[in-house]
Amino acid sequence: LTANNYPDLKRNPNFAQVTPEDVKFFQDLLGSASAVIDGVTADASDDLSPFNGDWMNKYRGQSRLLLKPATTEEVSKILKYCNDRKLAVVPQGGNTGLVGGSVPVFDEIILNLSRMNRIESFDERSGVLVADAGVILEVADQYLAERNHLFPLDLGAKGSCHIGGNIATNAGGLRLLRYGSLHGSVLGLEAVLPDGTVVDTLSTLRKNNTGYDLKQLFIGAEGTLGVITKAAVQCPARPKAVNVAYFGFESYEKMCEAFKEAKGRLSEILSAFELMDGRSQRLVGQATGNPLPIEGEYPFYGLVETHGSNGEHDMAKLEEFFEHIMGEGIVADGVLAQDETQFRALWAWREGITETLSHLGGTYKFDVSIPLSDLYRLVDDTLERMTRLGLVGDDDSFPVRTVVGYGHMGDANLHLNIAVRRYSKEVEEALEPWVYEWIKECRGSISAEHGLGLAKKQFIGYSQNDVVLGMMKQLKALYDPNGIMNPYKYI
Ligand code: FAD
Ligand code: 2HG
Ligand code: ZN
Repeated sequence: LTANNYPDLKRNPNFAQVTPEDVKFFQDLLGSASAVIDGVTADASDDLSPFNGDWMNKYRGQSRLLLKPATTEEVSKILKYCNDRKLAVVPQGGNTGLVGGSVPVFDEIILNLSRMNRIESFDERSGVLVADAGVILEVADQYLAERNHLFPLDLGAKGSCHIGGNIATNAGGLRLLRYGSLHGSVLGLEAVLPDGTVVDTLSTLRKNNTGYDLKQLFIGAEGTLGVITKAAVQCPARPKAVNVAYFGFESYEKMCEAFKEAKGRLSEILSAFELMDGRSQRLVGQATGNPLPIEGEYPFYGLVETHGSNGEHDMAKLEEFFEHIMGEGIVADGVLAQDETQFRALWAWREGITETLSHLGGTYKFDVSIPLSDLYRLVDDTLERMTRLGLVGDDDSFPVRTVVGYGHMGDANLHLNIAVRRYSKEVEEALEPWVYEWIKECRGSISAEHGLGLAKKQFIGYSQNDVVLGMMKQLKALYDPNGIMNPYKYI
C-alpha cells in the first residue's frame, strides 16, 4: 500500500493482501474474463476506478480486485474463502450510497452484485416479488408496472441503485409516508454470512411470528453482517390515479399547517409531502434554465402527491384541499399537474436537487430526523453559523457556496446540504460535531435514511446509547468474528 486517502485510519494488519493464488482461486470459480464487466478482474487499477470511488467523488479506495458473482453459491464460496484467508470485502450494489459505505477504504475486495439481476417470481394475487439483490430498482418497478403493481420504494437514484443496496441501507425515499419502511415491506431475505453460510429467510408470507425476525438484522446493516442475495418484497397495487401539486409558502410555519391539512383532507390518498427551500429551487432553475413552476419567489416550496383508485374523486379532494389552504392564506400560490409531462416536470424540481448540487463542487450532507417543529431551524442556524465564521459567500474566495434544506417533510426527514466549492478541513470542523450536537439536543437522529457508512462512523453515539452499541458489537463479533465484512465503516 503506497497511498493512504484517510490519514486518520490505519489498514488493519490482520487482513491478508490479495495474492496471485487468491486471484487464481477466484478466476477458477467465476471464470477468467477480461476487464471489469465479468467474473474476475485483477491488477487493472484503472478499470476499477469507478468501483473504488463513490457517487459524490468524496471517498476513494484502492482495491485491486473486483468480483462479480452470478449466483448465491458463488457468493457463498467467495465469502468462505475470504473468511478463511482473512481477506476483507466490501459489498457493492449500484454504488449510489451517500455516506461512503459502498467503496473500499484500503484494498478490500469489491463484491459487486450487478450480475445477480434476475427477477425470480411475482405473484399477482399476493403482490409478492422475489428478486435477486442486484436488480436495479427502476427495472423492478417497470416489471411491476406491467403487472399493475408498484415497488414500495422510489428515489432519485432509481436508475442505478439495486434493491439489495436499498435494503442494505434501509432506504426511505419519496413515498415512505404512504408505503412505509422496508422493515415492513421486505417479507423475506436470502443472505450469505461471512463464513459462507446461506441464511434462507426468503418467506413470502405477510405474517410469520416464528421466533426472532432475523432478516431485520440485514435491513440497514450496510453490508456489515453479510451479503444480501435475494429478497421477497410486498408490493402494493399500482394506483390508477396519480396527481401532483407544487406550492409556494411564505414561511415554514405555513408549510407545517399545510401538511396538517393535507393529512386531514387528503388522508388515505396522500402519497408524498416534500419540502424544498427557495435556495434549492433557484439552483435547480439555474441548472436547467427553466422558470420555476409558479411565479414569484417564495422561501419554501412543497410538493404534494396523491395515489388513489379514482381520478375524479382524487381530483375533487385535491381541489378542495387547494381551495381551503388558499382561502385560509396558508399557501401563497400553487399549480396542479394536468398531464404526465407536467407530473414529471414538477417532480424534477424535487428529485433534481441532489444531482444539481453534485455539479457545483462538493456537498457536505446531513440526512437527519428532527421533530417537525424544529426541522428547518437547523438550516437557518447552519447558514447563520457559516456566515458568522466568514465561510460562505458569492466569490471563489469563500469555501461555501450556499446552504440548502429539503427533504421528506412527511417523515420529518431533512436533508441539510452545504454546497462547497472545495472540500476543506475548515468547513468540516465548523460543521462537525456542531450539527450532531444540535440534533442530539432535540432528540433527533443523525441518520434518517442514508445510513452511517464511513461518513458518520464517529458520530453514531449521538443517536444510539452504549447498551445498544454494545449489542451491535456483540452481533458483529458473533457473525463476523474476523471482521471481514465492510471494515472501517460504522462498526
Ligand atoms: P450502494 O451504494 O452500492 O451500497 C450502499 C451500502 O449497502 C454499502 O454499505 C454497501 O456495502 C451495502 N450493500 C449494497 N448492496 C448490498 C448487498 N447486496 N448486501 C449487503 N450489503 C450491500 N436514499 C434514501 O434513503 N432516500 C432517497 O430519497 C435517496 N435518494 C437518492 C438520490 C440520489 C440522486 C442518490 C445518488 C442517492 C440517493 N439515496 C437515497 C441514497 C441511497 O442510499 C441509495 O441510493 C440506495 O439505497 C443505495 O443503493 P445502491 O445499490 O446504490 O447501494
Ligand atoms: C433525496 O431525498 C435523497 O433527494 C438525497 O435522499 C438527499 O442528497 C441528499 O442529501
Ligand atoms: Zn431523501
